[in-house]
Amino acid sequence: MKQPVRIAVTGAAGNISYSLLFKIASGELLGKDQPIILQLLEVEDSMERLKGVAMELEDCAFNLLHEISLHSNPNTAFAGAHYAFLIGAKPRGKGMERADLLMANAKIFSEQGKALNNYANPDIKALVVGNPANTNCLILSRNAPDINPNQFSAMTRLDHNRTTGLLANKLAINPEDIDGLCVWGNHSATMYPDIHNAIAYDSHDIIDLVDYAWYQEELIAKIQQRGAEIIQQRGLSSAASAAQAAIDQMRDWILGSDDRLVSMGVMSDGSYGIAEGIYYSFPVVCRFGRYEIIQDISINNFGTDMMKATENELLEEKQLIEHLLPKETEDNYKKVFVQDNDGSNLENFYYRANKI
Ligand code: NAX
Repeated sequence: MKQPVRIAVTGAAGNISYSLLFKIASGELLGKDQPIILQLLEVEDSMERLKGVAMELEDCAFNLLHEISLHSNPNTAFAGAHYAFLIGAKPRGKGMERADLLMANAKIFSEQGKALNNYANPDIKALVVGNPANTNCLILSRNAPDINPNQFSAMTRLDHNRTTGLLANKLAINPEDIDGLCVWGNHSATMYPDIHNAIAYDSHDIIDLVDYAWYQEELIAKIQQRGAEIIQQRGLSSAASAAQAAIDQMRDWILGSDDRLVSMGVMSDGSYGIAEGIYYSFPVVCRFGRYEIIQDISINNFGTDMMKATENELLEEKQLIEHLLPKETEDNYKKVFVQDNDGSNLENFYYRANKI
């Protein structure tokens, strides 16, 4: 039997976690032979609710679930963690401006970044789900200067899965027969679902199979507004689909995406002319526990404008919280090239200069 791995989950008594935790414990993330320890974090007021969730996990008698610990302190919740799902965030209250929301979350993710830096396993992979996910991810990473920014990622897989699902439905084919689509930018209404390079059955260009006006005028807006539409229909925000996307993004990152192209919010290295220093959703392929931004996607004028608009939104978000970020900047990092295990691809990595 393998050694158990430690998985930290924040917002563990919330809706998404109520689906996610059971998937993790049943082996959907790391396979049926990987025992796990769950380290669950909640705010003080939700600890009783969290105990109820832990009791239910126990009642499932999952073979792989070796231990569950409950925390209201991020330092202990992240201690020794190999993987972290950061789901807990401050929701947007009535009359709350975007800047107020960013500020409230900056406080949470600054504290949690420091805790990850000081107590998590140095090889941690952390996925930020709580909104505004991309900028929360930036705050987290900047507060964890000893951890490579490539070990943090913001969740845009739900948007990727939504695009795949809606396209598959339109074309009446299986989602697994679609590859090559991606979602660019921010997990917000400015995101850009791009199907220009998508193919069906390894050979057919999807852009030729659908009506271009339907794609531009209907599909893009539908994906951008899908979260709001679900709230309208269900009275609650997406939870099970978000949990599935969190599993998909983290599993592919850890175990590989089988050469399939997936979307991940990752630290921009300047690819496609996107400003460095923001977490932007790019098309990636995952191998050997790492992601690689795919470079040869062709972009038309429409795409360039869409990508710029969502980049600008992220830069504005960054500007709003910039004064709260530690002064640690890229100058403290040295860009180094690291070769993939198979010796083929060169990737950009930032490491703190004093760690090299
Ligand atoms: P819930 O409100 O059901 O649960 C959130 C939980 O987080 C609550 O139990 C709360 O007590 C806890 N929490 C708040 N602050 C915390 C802190 N500082 N430390 C630990 N726990 C804390 O929300 P849920 O539906 O689970 O959604 C969670 C987050 O995911 C929200 O920010 C939501 O906007 C975001 N989403 C992100 C998506 C994405 O694709 N990136 C899609 C789904 C979802 O909308």
